[in-house]
Amino acid sequence: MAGKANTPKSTPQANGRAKSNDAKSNDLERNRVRPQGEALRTNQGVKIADNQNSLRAGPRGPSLLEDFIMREKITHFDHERIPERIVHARGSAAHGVFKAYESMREYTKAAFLQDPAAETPVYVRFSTVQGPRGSADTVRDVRGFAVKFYTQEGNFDLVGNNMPVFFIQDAIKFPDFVHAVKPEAPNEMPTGGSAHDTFWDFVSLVPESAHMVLWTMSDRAIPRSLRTMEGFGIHTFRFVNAKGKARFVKFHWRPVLGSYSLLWDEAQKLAGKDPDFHRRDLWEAIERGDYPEYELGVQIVEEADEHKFDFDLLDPTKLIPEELVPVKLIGKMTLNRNPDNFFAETEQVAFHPGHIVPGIDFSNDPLLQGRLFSYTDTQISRLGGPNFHEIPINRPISPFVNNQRDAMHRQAIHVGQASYEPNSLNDGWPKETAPAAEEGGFESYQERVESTKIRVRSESFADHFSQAALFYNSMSEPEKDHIAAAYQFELGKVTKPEIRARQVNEILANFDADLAAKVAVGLGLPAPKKGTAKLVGAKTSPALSLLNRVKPGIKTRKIALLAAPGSDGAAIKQLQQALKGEGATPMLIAPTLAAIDGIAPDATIAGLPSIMFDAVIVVGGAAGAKTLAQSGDARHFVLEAFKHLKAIAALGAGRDVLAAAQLPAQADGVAIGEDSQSAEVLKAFIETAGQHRVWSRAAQAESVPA
Ligand code: HDE
Repeated sequence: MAGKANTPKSTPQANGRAKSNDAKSNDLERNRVRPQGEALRTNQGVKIADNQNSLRAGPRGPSLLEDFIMREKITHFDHERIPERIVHARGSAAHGVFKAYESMREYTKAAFLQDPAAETPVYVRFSTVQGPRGSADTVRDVRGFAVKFYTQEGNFDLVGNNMPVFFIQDAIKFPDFVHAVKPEAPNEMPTGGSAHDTFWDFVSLVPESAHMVLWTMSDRAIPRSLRTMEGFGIHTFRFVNAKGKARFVKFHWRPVLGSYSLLWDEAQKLAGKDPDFHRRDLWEAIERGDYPEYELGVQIVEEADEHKFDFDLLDPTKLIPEELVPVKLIGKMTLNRNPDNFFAETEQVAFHPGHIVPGIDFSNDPLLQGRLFSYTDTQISRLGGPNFHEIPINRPISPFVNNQRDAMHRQAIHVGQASYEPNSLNDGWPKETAPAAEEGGFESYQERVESTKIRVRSESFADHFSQAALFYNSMSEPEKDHIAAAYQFELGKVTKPEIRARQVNEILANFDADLAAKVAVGLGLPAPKKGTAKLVGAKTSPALSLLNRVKPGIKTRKIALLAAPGSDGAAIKQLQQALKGEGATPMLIAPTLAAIDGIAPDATIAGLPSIMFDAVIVVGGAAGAKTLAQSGDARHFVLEAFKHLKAIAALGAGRDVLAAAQLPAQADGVAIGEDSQSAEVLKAFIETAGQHRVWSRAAQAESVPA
């Protein structure tokens, strides 16, 4: 038989995947299909003798319809795709565990928050919002941060974003907002971004979007990695304890490594050079055993304090400044296992803000209320019917027995006559459970509601600019500069002058005159008049600045060791060891993959340009440095790192490479030493790299081309 393929060989289990440490993993085990040692068969179980040739009438004759093997294979292939998510289509996910720090009994009866010794399995999906499944990771966009806790009492989904507020206040506006931000109808452009007419047309007409649009123009919209990104539940929820006492709660996720962002130039270049930049970073970190960790934080507000703020707790365009209500860290989530199969897990996972457990309840936030409808509805068309809860990744680890029956893709085989309640034929089973804490039946919080049925926005939702001002005022100077540049960039892409002017004069001018003026200059617009909006409440919240989220140290940072044949091999080994000792990931980067003093480079300069690293060391050794100094690519590598305010060290002859790139002889965050193995230079470098960026170099970097 011609063209027989080899039987696939089994691949060794990589680091992060070997772990099978949670109840969900055991649950998934039942559905894992492993090809090792298996014969190739049809879906009906028939062994296949030839997977290379279709059945035909003679070696050169027509194919035969009779070929049930080919028909089955092609038919299945024809239906391999399902609709992608209408928003948040591009995502990456990981398994992990959550552990509470202490019992939260005083505030909530939720079982998974009672016992600090208990581990709750989780599945977390991060996403962008605007682009399709195949779009780039590093676009300017909000990121989804959706966590499914598989608790003993059922699934709890915290379906949040990486920004604590949202664009609109009422669910009825969501389709309008999404239509405006998505690629435009006539030409399906742009992919993955908001720099286009329809988005800015909408948001310039909808002042309630001002605060969130400002967040998306900030560095929060271009995170350095998913591992260092904050998350927020956004809406106000409720915690309810066993005595039935309720309090308002806002949820936060805080990455243990701190939070960092890309620069816009990096983000744009990465979108082309590695559209999977975030996905790869997450995957590789977990495979390496550098498990991403996030602390769960809560802001708790007594019901009696509901009206003590300058804003409405039910308004999803507002955050509670941490300085008013501190964030209490109540547990930690560790992502410790990559998925086995992207489609089965990441694509089919179905989150829903309405998946809650006893001890957690909703508020009347009108955006949240609308979401409670949307998420089941969308899964019915995306996952092909109402049985999506039976897909392994969505199945609770608790039992889920009820009288719902049939429908597309039913997996369960229900035994017995009675599929109704009450019944006597099955002794009344399955039965309701009392809401008492030890019984665990879900009971909605009994909130008193007495009002007129009415379509109206509460007056308490009317202030759209105070918190935009609060956010802007809380930014450091570099963050403010980036925000102004982002508005200029985005509005610069808008083709209709009246839309640009409206955003500047009617939105920006209402919360910050300086920002409005700066953006106006960039757009060639006359200076805007001062806005008329009255600004109230806190003026600044230092916790909002990303620069206050830096955690020193270089743990998991990616550091390029730039070298070439002739570079100092002993120095390379010493650097690799020292950086690994600090928990960083050093990578040897060279013009080609030819070994340097017996050490194999990890990648070429072309394969992993400097935008993929957090910091760069140019290795010593005269011959290697000479090669690098003569290489345009190597010079570009260090120029870009300089431009992007990264820590740089040049050891021994390595400094000739900086000189060849015409970098200034003296600059902040550039450590230079005579000796190829200078411990002093390395120490200075590590300290600078631990700060993530050298902001004080910004002015010098401006004139450097890259
Ligand atoms: Fe979503 N959203 N959303 N959303 N959302 C979806 O559900 C929707 C909103 C968020 O990784 C969809 O399964 C409405 C706020 C995340 O799978 C859909 C409204 C926040 C994800 C949907 C909102 C989010 C989604 C699309 C206004 C932050 C991805 C596919 C009332 C708190 C979850 C799907 C994942 C996904 C509807 C507003 C976060 C269509 C109607 C606010 C992280 O159901």
